[in-house]
Amino acid sequence: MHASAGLPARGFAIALVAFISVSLAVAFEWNEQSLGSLSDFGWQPTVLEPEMGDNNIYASVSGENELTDSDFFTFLIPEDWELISITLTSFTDPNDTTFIGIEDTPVYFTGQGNPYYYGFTFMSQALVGQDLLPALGASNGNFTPPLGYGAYSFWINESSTARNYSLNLRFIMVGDINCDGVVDFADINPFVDALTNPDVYAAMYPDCPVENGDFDGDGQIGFSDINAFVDLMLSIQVE
Ligand SMILES: [Ca+2]
Ligand SMILES: [Ca+2]
Ligand SMILES: [Ca+2]
Ligand SMILES: [Ca+2]
Repeated sequence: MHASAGLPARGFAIALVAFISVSLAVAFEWNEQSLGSLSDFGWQPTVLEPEMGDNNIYASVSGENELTDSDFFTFLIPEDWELISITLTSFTDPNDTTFIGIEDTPVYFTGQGNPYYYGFTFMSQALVGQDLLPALGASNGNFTPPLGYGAYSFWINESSTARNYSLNLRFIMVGDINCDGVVDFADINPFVDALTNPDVYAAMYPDCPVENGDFDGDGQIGFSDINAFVDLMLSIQVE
């Protein structure tokens, strides 16, 4: 069974999940080597489309004259989704840091005096493997993670030599156990599967983030998550 170009991707994905139990979520994987450098312009950032779970950027920046390259990108966090982490997964310069800024607008206005200066921090080798989101939020006291619904833009800026960096952005939707983008009664059976047949659940929804059903934050969907899940199901308005 193969996807045909004419089918709406979303509907096709849902159909496939139903029939062959495979999650087709395609996260953004922006690799500059194949897709080109992220935009150099804050007023026209590269638009990324988050998918549930892990999304990745593999990129480089430089402040060297003829190689000047800064990176602007933006994305919309859909309603009821959360961005729970921005992990620096690699950074090649052992001796220097690189600026990363965030604004809560779809375009990025550079300059510290503007009212949209939402947060910033600096990437370094010492921070590889760490989540940058808490520092981005704490810098100007504007937020504590996770980030919720809305448009956000980012600026990676370097005034010195070229370096590579990569980021992992993890998006979740609490209660969406089958990762179809909706929290409803269709999530009950997958939740029961996750409890009683975790291998089956993992095979059915390999890209569905555990945080969607891990209400107590112990790293797995378990019996200690039942009460919170039931409360969530009971809160759903039946039309
Ligand atoms: Ca770049
Ligand atoms: Ca660029
Ligand atoms: Ca769901
Ligand atoms: Ca749990």
